[in-house]
Amino acid sequence: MSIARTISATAALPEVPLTIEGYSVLHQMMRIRWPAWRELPESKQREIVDEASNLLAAMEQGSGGQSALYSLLGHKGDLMLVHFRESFDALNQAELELARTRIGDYLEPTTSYLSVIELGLYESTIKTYKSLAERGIEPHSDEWKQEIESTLARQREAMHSRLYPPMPAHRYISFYPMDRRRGEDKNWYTLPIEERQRQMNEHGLIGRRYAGEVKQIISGSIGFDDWEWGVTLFADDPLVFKKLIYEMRFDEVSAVYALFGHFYIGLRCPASDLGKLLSG
Ligand code: 76R
Repeated sequence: MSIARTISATAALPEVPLTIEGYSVLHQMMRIRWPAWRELPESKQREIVDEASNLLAAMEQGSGGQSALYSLLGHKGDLMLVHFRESFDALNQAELELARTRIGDYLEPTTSYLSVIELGLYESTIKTYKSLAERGIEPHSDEWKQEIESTLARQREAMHSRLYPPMPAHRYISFYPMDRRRGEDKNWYTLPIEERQRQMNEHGLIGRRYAGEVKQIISGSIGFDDWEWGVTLFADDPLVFKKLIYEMRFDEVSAVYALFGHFYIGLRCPASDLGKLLSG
């Protein structure tokens, strides 16, 4: 193939990386209405805790996606619930079920975050786009769409356990939403796809060094919530969050293109400990 043909095939690569999606995710941050809670007689508190911890215990074990409760540090809320579910409908059900229990009267949402677990496939996207271009298959033609769909289907199968993970059991959680910069000067979305792939590859190499210490779940929220991604990190030592995120700040894709929302740090509270959390 001539060089000119290769260049024009490359120049025609579509810009959007392929993604595969798994569980729908809802983070719910809540404040406890302590004054109202304290007014309740102990026996009433116990009934309410039993009802809530039964529901939460069932959600922790869910076969179609699990939930977990965290006690939040600081003023941004007292509790954070994280729900993984197979659809938005199932998330909606989880949210309603909780709201309908009596403990719902003592919880006030402070914020929430809706997203879906996402794996960005920069590497296989570029391979697939290039091979289709070399075969002269027009982007977005029926044949192209079919080939893309079969790449996606293969990846969904290979990555199934990462798209539908069990809730990690670690003691600490760090959640924050983020964007890629779309400034006048530095704009992630105007970089050529191959440059974005190079930077994401470097990002992944740094991340992988922390593989044994931190579990990361990236969820996409473009079109669903106020930021573009949710980052949920799980670890047994909270210092690991600081070290990993600090190290990533020096990586090009974070140093130049990452913008962050609020950070929420919590401690896992199993359903069986809910009574301790609320009543000491
Ligand atoms: O998932 C993979 O292993 C493939 C490589 C990979 C992708 C595609 C990866 C690896 N991430 C990917 C995508 Mn990540 N990640 C963050 C943050 O604090 C910051 O500076 C940024 C917040 C952390 C801490 C982190 C950790 N990652 C993404 C995306 C989507 C961007 C896109 O598609 O354009 C975002 C926003 C993002 C942000 N990343 C890893 C980690 C870690 C620890 C890894 C290695 C995981 C492992 O291999 O086990």
